[in-house]
Amino acid sequence: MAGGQTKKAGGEGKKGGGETKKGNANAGGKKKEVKKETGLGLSYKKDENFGEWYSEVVVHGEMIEYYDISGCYILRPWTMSIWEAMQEFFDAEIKKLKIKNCYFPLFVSPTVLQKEKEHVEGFAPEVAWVTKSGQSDLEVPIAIRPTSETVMYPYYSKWIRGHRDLPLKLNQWCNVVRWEFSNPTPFIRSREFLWQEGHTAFATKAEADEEVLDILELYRRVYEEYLAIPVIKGKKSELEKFAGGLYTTSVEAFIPNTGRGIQGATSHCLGQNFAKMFEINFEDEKGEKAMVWQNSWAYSTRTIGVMVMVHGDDKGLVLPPKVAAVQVIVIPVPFKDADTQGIFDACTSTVNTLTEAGIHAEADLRDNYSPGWKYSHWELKGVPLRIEIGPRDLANSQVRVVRRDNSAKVDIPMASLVEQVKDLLVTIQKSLYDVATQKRDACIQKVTTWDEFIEALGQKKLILAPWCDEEEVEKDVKARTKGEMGACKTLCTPFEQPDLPEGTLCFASGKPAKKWSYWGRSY
Ligand code: 87F
Repeated sequence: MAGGQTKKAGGEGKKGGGETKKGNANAGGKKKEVKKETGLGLSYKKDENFGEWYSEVVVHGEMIEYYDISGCYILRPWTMSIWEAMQEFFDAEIKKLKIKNCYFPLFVSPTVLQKEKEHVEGFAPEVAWVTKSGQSDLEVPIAIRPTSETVMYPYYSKWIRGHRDLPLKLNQWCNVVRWEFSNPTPFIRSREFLWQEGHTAFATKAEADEEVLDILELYRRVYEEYLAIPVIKGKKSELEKFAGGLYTTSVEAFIPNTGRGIQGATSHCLGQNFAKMFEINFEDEKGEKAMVWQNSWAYSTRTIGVMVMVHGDDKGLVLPPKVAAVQVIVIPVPFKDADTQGIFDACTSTVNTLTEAGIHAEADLRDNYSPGWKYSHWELKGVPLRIEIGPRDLANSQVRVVRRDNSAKVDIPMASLVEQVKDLLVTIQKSLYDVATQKRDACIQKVTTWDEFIEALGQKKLILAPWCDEEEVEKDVKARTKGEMGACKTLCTPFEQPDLPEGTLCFASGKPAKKWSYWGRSY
């Protein structure tokens, strides 16, 4: 299973290397103990053992530290800066849509949680409960939010009275807890994760419908413009939608190495189901009692796991420039009797120049690591550009620039540094997206028959197939493809539909096909 938690907390995840020491000249010209380049590399290859590679890369890249509670992970600063970059974008965009931030409590009373029985029922095993304070049992156990519908909607009922109270559009950035039992994986399936959850209420269905797509478009942009990951926008099947809602839209990504689809974010139209349950009514313009139409939508830290899986390579993480905390790492390359101080000064002034231009640049001036060790270290952490400054560069008023994504090297005159570095960062961002799209597209297989479907599934493809859109048929496909790799299901019905000629039959049932849908194994 991909990305399985094969490692125990504590002890593992420490970077190798740095133990062997040898003499070397430092900036001040004194002999210093310098750690030799050993063991920084990853022990697993992405194409050979994807699951182990993933666990290793998130730990050695300093994004994650394993924790002593299974399924819980420490998000280190390298992770949080990526989360914050996406958050900054998304938060500003939803504010343009007049959505306001709020914060509701983490704890849910059992009566409220069970109010919406039908939708909670299926999820009940995943709800975590607080049953004690100190040694005493609580009189009434308290649930920890797995999502906040039941937390928030009683107050929507209280706050919404008349049509002038609508729309009510709230969002919160918070953590949620879902006590998963299957195969925990950092970012992808953890028992606690960070997300934003938006919950909105409208007077009309038309307004709700429009917002569902506005938000979905923002999710597409988070993936494609920030994380450089292509996604497919579409609608979930009846079987795969959020059962409490009317319909679910999503952005779906694909991991070529495992041949699995992954739901990137969801934007639901809840219809009036929750409004009925929680009595969220209002007096409309005619003075008549009406029920609100609601949406809810979320994306989580799972996005970061998808980014690692899609872009990472055998040297480690590969961060898209738009989310990288450090976009350019500047490394001095002193040599024997060369002007070491001059080189270090050039590094500092290079960082200053880039920083003033709004580029996230840092110099690694540590004198106890060799340049080679530093190269590996920052490659492992996925920094998009490396600048090396040695004696020759100093003499020629230039720097050497190396791209993380394709190892391309170019010498840049100091005079055009800012301009060229900016261009390169844009080029890398685009190239990551293009390469990821090529790889994803190479995995898409259009099929029309069951035999083609089974063959494509065996080849880890993302399958596009004509479907009759019947729930029983999807259940049947799931049952027929069940194996140790997990069953195949619909990922979505893409909004962008290929031509469906009259008389096209469903690949699974042989009945008339109604639409093209994506099928695959998934996370
Ligand atoms: C786990 C335990 C209890 C998912 C759960 O997608 C309840 C749930 O309702 C649960 N896991 N869900 C569905 C969440 C639906 C919806 N909530 C707001 C979203 C977007 C944000």
